[in-house]
Amino acid sequence: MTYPTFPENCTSMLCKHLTPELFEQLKDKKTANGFTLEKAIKSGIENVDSEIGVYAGDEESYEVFAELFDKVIEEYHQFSSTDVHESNLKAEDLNLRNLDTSYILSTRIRIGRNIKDMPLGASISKEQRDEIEKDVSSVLNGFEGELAGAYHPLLEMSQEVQLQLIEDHFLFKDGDRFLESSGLARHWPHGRGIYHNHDKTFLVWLNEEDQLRIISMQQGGDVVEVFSRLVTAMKEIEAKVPFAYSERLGYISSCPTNLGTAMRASVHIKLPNLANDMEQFKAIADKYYLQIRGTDGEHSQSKGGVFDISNYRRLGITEVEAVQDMIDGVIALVDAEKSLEA
Ligand code: ADP
Ligand code: DAR
Repeated sequence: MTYPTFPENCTSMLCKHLTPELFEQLKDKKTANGFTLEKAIKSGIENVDSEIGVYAGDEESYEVFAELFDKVIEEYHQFSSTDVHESNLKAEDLNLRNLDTSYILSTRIRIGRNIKDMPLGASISKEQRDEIEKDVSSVLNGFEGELAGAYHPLLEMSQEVQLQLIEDHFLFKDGDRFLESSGLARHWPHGRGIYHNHDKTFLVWLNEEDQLRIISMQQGGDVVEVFSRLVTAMKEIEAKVPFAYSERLGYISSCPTNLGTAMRASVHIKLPNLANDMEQFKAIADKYYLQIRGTDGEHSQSKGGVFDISNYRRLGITEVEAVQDMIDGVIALVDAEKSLEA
């Protein structure tokens, strides 16, 4: 492989940090699973509009290609190579302050998880992925009480049901070009599916970007209830399914943006006045480490002044701090919206 030619307007962290010198240093390295630099950066080369541009193929990728991944991790999470990741799952430590939930349409908190001692999605075999689907769905189908529900493989799902679940914000989309370039969508839709309880307030995606995405969500702004349900589910699953975890990087994920807590706490919030003042909107988002997404999630546009607002950082902060980032940021956004209303 020769050094990739990045377009002049490339703004991804890959373009920024993969210098010709670093490329020469890493290009012939590979992990025990055979994952190479070429595979790690393929998505960022094929999608020049990538924000990040690199994916790991296994936990070892973060060590073998540390000189590249650590630069991305430090810039994205403001997390240095000497920092240590810590966890806090105590809902009572959340401070709602004067959060006005009247602007919040719905609340969703998700975590990513991958199976210990298994390759990540970009380099896993079909057999291994099918084994994960079989084993994890069997654990989930045994849940009782509020978490009780059923697993639905994509292979057995009608197009109509699949599209409705996507439209209702419960299921991941098909055909994500970043996942396709990275190898994360190989053998699609085999091994992929969604578990959800009867009320669709607890859901688990299997084998999309990460091997599990564990989700708690509901209408309205009861952040504490959503967080508490997620923590209960996380502990019940982890009691039966071992997750990939490292002292330095926390929970291991395919994309370096999802390391650590791998938690994205989001609200769908209607801010029609701020929508017309994106400069102020983005200034507040930057100040409170917020990520602004559209109404249909990543790479989508806002519709009707409804935005998906979430914490940006996921590593080097605890789960409580990730949710607190979102709460504090939403309070600031609502204050600004009220000022513009006046
Ligand atoms: P992630 O990768 O964190 O799962 P995405 O941006 O891919 O998130 O969004 C996945 C789905 O979840 C999308 O349909 C999105 O609209 C939906 N979603 C995200 N946050 C919320 C929320 N607070 N309320 C309702 N739906 C949400
Ligand atoms: N689309 C890839 C990943 C960015 C972070 N989002 C994830 N992991 N879903 C990019 O480099 O833009």
